[in-house]
Amino acid sequence: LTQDELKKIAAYKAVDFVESGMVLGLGTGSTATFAVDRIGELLKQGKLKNIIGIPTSKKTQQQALSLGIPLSDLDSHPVLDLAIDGADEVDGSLNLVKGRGGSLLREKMVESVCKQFVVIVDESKIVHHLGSTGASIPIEVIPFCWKFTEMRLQNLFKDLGCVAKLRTIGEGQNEKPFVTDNANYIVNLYFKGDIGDLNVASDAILRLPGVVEHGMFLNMATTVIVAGELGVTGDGP
Ligand code: DER
Repeated sequence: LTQDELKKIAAYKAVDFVESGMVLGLGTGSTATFAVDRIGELLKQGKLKNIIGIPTSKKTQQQALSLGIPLSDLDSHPVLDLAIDGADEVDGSLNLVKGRGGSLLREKMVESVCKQFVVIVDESKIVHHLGSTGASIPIEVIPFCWKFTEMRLQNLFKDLGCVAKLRTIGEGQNEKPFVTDNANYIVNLYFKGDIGDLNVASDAILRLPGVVEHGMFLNMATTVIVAGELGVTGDGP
């Protein structure tokens, strides 16, 4: 099975959790895209009714609009029944790294007010400790003096050999900062080893005034559905 096929299997299984009448957080990324497609399909077939979607990015908003999924926002729906979203990393305590697609702020705003948060991943996302693979932990920062914030982030974890680097798009002359849906920048943190206590790291990061939010989703996921060569794991609805 290809990675995309595994993502689709996990996504479709997560949509089994959706019931008519729910207010849903619609995730962002290649795995969540399959789930949003599936919700649109079931609405079209009349198998799901009275769904309201709260998108976690402009990209997902566009996808949902094209599928005819009725949309609203957190101002109108401050509590959601269920969110379905992907993740970049999942540890054994269901802590997540998210945001390598750049949508972590709206994802965390939406997914922090859901009664159920179902995470959908292929098996490549499972890790022992967040950040231990050396892949990025994204941090959303305001553009004002971002280099100052980047340096302070790096200093927070200097004894862990952490490197902080602004996320850019384009090459050479055309290289410029990646800009989020919220007109902010992303600083990526790269760790060499175990971050240690995730809550301590989270608090330290959020105390920096130029930081808006980070991509560690701690103690938020209620269910993780993992699709692997041996099948799909994750408790059903
Ligand atoms: O950027 C994000 O938060 C995405 O949800 C990411 O965590 C997972 O994206 P993927 O499903 O394309 O791997």
